Amino acid sequence: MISLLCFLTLFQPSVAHADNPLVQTVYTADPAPLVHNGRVYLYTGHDEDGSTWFTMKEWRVYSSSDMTNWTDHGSPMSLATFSWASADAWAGQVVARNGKFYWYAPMKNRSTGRMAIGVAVADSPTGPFRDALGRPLVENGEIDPTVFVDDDGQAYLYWGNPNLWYVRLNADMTSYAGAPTRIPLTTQGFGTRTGNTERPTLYEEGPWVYKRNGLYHLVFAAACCSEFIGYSTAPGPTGPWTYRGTIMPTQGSSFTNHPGIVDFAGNSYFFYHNGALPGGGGFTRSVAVEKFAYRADGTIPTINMTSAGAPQVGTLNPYVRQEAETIAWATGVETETSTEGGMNVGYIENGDWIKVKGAAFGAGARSFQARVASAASGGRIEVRLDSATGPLAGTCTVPGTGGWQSWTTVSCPVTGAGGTRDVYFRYTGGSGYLFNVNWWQFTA
Ligand SMILES: [Ca+2]
Ligand SMILES: [Ca+2]
Repeated sequence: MISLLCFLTLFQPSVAHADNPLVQTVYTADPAPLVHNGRVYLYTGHDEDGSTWFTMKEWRVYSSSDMTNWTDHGSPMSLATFSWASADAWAGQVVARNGKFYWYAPMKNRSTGRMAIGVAVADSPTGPFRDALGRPLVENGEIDPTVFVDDDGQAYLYWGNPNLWYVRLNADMTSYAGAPTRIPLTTQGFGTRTGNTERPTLYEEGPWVYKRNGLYHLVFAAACCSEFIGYSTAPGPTGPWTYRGTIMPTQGSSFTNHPGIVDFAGNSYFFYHNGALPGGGGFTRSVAVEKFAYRADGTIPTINMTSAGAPQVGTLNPYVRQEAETIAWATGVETETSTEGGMNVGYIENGDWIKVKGAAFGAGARSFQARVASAASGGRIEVRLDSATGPLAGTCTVPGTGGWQSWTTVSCPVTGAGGTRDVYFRYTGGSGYLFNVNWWQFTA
C-alpha cells in the first residue's frame, strides 16, 4: 500500500477532475455490476499492491446511486469463505434471485490443485456471503463464471478459458441439471484469430451474458495478449452465436480486460478494467466505467477508455448522513471496517483529501458535522468547494478521542456552500496518521 499511497500523493494535480478509475484506495479488477433497488452494486477482485502475478485473496463490493460517488462496502467474501479454496480469488459475478444474492467465483481447489467455481450466498447485496455448498459447484479447471437468468426462469452458468461452457442451473441457483456443455468455438460465432492454431477464434475468457430486446449477448475478452473486448449474439441462450465485432479496443496498460454491462436509470453502462492508477499495470488493475448508447439497430458502438468516466446521475444529498467512504476521488487515504458498522476512512495524513461530486446544497449549508476518531491528537477537516484548493467553506477541528475506533461527533459552521457543488474534504494536521472519519452530514 505504501507505494500506491506515495504515487497517489505525487499524482494529485493531474487527476483532480478524473472519475475513472472508480476506486483509488486499492487496486480492483474484473468488474461485475448488479442493479438492485435503485443502486448499482459493483463486485470486483482485489489485486494486491505490488503484484507481479494475479495474486488475489478476496473480493470487494462498492455501490453507487449516481455512478460517480461510490460507497466502499469492504470485502464480504474471500478465499477464507471457502474452506476448500487455496488461492486465486479471480473473476466472478453476483446475481439476485429468490430474495438472495448468489456470488459465483473461480478459485483453486486445494485438494485437486485445479481451478473450480464456487457459489456463495447472502441476504444482502453487500453480504456477508457464506459458502452455499462447502465444495465447488462445478470443476473442470476453467474460470470466469457469468450467470444469466432468462425470462422463463431458467438460469445458465457460462464460464471458460480456453473453452467456453454452459450448464443449466436449477432454481435453487446452487445446483445444476444435466452435464456441462461445450459451446462450439467457431469463427462464425467468435471471430477469427490469426497465428494461433490452438485458439482459432477470438474468444479468450471473461464471458458476460445478458439479453436485450430478445437478443442474447455474450460479451468477452478477446485475443491475447493484450486483450480487447468483443461480443457475439444469438437468438437463444445456447446459441448459435454470431460474432459482432469489437466493443472496446486494446487500451489501458493492462494486458487483460473484463466486461460488465448493465442498464441503470435509463442509461447503459460498460464496466472494464485497466492499469490507469499510479503503479498500475497487468497485475495492479483498476475498474472503470463508461456510459454508452446502443445504436438504433441494437448493435454496441465502439467504447473507448476515458479518465472522465460516466456523468453523474442526479445529485448527492448533503443533508442526510453520508458515509465518509462514499468517494468520487480519494488521495492518500484507505478504508477499513468500522466498529460502528460498515467502513470508515482511515490512514489519513496531512494533505490527504476526498472528493464528493455534485452535492446539492440548494439555498446553502449552515453547518457540517462528522463522526471521527483519533488515537493521536486529531487534526482538522477543511470543507472546500470545487477543488482541493478551492474556496474554504468551513473547518472542523478533530480532537484526540483515545482510539482509532473511539468515535465522537464534531461540528463546525459553514458559509458559501450553496447550489450544486463538488465538495472536497481536505485533512490537515501534524505528522503521522491524524484521525478516522466514519460519516458526515451538512445542516441546511
Ligand atoms: Ca494517508
Ligand atoms: Ca462509514
